Amino acid sequence: VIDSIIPSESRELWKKFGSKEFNTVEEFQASFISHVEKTLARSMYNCDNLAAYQAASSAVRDKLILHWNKTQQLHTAKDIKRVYYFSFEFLMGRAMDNALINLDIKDLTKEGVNKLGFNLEDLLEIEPDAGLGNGGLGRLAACFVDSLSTQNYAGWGYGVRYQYGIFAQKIIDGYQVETPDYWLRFSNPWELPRLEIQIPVDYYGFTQTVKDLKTGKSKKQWFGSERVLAVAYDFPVPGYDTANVNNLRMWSAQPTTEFDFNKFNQGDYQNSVAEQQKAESITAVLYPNDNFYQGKELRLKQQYFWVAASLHDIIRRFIKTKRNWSEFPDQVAIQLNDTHPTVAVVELQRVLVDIEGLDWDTAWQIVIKTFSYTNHTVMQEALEKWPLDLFGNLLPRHLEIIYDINLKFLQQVEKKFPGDNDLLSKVSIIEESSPKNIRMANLAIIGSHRVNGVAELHSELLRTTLFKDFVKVFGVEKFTNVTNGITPRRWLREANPELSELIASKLGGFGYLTNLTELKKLESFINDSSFKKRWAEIKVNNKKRLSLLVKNLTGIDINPDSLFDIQVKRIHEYKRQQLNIFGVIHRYLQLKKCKNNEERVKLYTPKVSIIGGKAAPGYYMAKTIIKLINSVGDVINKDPDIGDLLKVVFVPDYNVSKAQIITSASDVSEHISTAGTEGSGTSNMKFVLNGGLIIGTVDGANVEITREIGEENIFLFGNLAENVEQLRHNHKFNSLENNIVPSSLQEVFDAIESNTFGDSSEYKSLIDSIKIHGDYYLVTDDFDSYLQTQKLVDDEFRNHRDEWIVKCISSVANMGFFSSDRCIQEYAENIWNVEPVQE
Ligand code: IMP
Ligand code: B1N
Repeated sequence: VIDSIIPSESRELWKKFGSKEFNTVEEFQASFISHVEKTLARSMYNCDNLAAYQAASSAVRDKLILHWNKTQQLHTAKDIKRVYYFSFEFLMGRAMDNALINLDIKDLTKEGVNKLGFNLEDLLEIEPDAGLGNGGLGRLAACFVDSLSTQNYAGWGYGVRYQYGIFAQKIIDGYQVETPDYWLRFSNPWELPRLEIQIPVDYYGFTQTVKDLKTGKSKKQWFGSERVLAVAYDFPVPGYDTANVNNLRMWSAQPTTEFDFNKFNQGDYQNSVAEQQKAESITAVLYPNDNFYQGKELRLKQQYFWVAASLHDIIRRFIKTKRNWSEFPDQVAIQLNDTHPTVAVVELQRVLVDIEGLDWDTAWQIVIKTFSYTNHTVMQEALEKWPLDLFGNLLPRHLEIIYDINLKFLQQVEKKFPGDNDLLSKVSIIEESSPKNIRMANLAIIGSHRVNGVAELHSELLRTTLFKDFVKVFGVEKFTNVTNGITPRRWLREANPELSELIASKLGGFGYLTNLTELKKLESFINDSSFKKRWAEIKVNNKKRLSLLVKNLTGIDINPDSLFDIQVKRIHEYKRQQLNIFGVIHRYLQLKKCKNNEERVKLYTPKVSIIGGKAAPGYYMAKTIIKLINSVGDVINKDPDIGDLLKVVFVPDYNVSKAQIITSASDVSEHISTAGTEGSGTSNMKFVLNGGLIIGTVDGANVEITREIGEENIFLFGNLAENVEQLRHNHKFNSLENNIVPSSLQEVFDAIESNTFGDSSEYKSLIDSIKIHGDYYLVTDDFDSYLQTQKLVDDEFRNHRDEWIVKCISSVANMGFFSSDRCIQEYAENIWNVEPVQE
């Protein structure tokens, strides 16, 4: 089909001179030098590490592009259904090392740059992280595109090309200070600008009823009053051990070239240009909130911008196939990553009805079959609810369509449950508050054929609490679970080269990286003492690697023989870093009570508490927690009585590339959210896969990790989700009179309040939130259980080291389930109805 439209003579020439990818060290070097000389206009005399990094990545990118072209041609020729993952965040981290690993050219490249006078590891360090996300949700999207490519799905990501990713965190006098992350400073060799793909996106304006010239019927039409252009930037996503390279298409906002001639003629040229420049602000910056909704108009502008451009692109691709509209859902599956892209539901309905002229019901069936929605959190403050006026002003036609969707939906509900007004008000898209809000989760559920949570416990909570009214309306089958996963390519092969090689040496190669359940075979080495010895050595090596990083970042010396206890994730009250630091303070106070060093050494396991993560810039309580951690560290790390028995480190500017060093270096990591609050968590999976144990609550994916690795291999503590409501209720009515604070925690508060860690007034609100404002996150209820379990950890690590290592190995052996490949298969089979494509 494709070939026949090109004359055979031309075709021969295209083939003859078609680009060839490098496959040897020499071919790589030729490409490298060509990029130094022609792309960068430099030479061997002025090629520094930055230039060498840029040349090497350009060479690798060329290879990716050739694979990309072939893949896209294959998918077009096979004419298969594609899936599109709509995510407001893609927390990709660095691209180069990952590309070298997935293309299996790391050794070749290393040798290639070496002989030209460069060290590959130094070049890799130059690359800035693509930090286009906040935390777990954005990183999940990044793991998913890796798995889509690796498993040969035709799956694209669609996102926003923010010019400023998540801010860089500096710690100054113990406080978080945010600085802008201008990650595109040296240009980005891993993206392909598609400047010719320019899609107009409109805002504001008004709607009008017009007569359709073809049908003679009247219909609604939207006339926007502000226009920007969405320009495509493509990020090739290479699969591992396959030539398949998918696309991550990221949109960037540009002014239109349509000029405001009125202003121009009035001689207001400067203002006219300034006005146009505002367009670029739409994709300037990522909102730095994790698990928190902030109803800012610019954010809604970003969402509609991205969604309108992506749908336009998808629809254009569909129209090229000359199919009937009813076949759209057979060609296209769109996954809504949280509610952030939910306006897509309305936009598709608008395009089908207002522009393509389909009747409402036909269009709506197409919409529902196309979309599915993933919920990531049950936390109230994270749920998106757009003020109706704000929404209707920016997107007037979309608001009308939402009203119509809602009306028809509520009529159905009324038919099925006559007179149940309570139910109607709960499932309505419109929240009848003042001012009124649009509930995006309700819209996403109504506009999708499947809704999933991200871990079994979370999906069950969705069915029984947050979405229970919708279960009544739609039946329970619509609400499923897909437990999260992580890509073992980045999170084992790349993050932990030594361990992944040890495993490969036992399992007969790296096949386990694409079939992670093969790890099960490690169980047969549990009694192999030389294997265990090597295992332990690797852990110490990784701890040394982290110690170096810590020294460089903070100046603090830590001893790799100590127990490394790590909690790295966004700072949030529900994730309970405060519980962690209170536990550290408690330990310090006990150490200080010892008579002498002999007693201290006898009673306590040397330990390093490592905490890292960013707080949303406007989240006061999270910032207070950071300050407390740093102040506690300042006191403890300097205390001559303590020495190596306890060190406290706050790792500044936690990001994906640091995570790759940190995750392989834990003995134990903390996943201690209040039961029922963490959707899944994915760092828990990363730590265990890298041979660390977990101290955690019965929450999120911890539950399934326990099921897979066995409860003898995890340190669980604390109250269960089913008791949380009652406990919170108790706090409301007890508070001051009945002292709810256990003496162990009161001791900690007393130390803080007597200025042991500097001016205690800084921590007043943190302590008050627990003592007098109801302790919403149940720190008091879980504190003693936490301390006891930490004791167990100490004892096991110190006195039963061999069993500890056995626990680690046997855990890794049973982590196969948590590959994002398994997730993607579940989505593909149960939700998207797509299959892998191969030549
Ligand atoms: P798009 O779907 O228009 O974005 O095209 C994506 C890629 O698919 C293109 O860059 C081509 O490599 C490939 N492609 C699109 N249309 C055709 C076609 O008709 N024949 C072969 N390849 C195509
Ligand atoms: O999504 C991750 C889960 O592993 C985490 O448990 C969950 O907390 C996280 C609004 C969010 N849920 N909701 C968000 C992020 C940004 C934002 O603006 C909400 N992030 C999660 C992956 O499933």
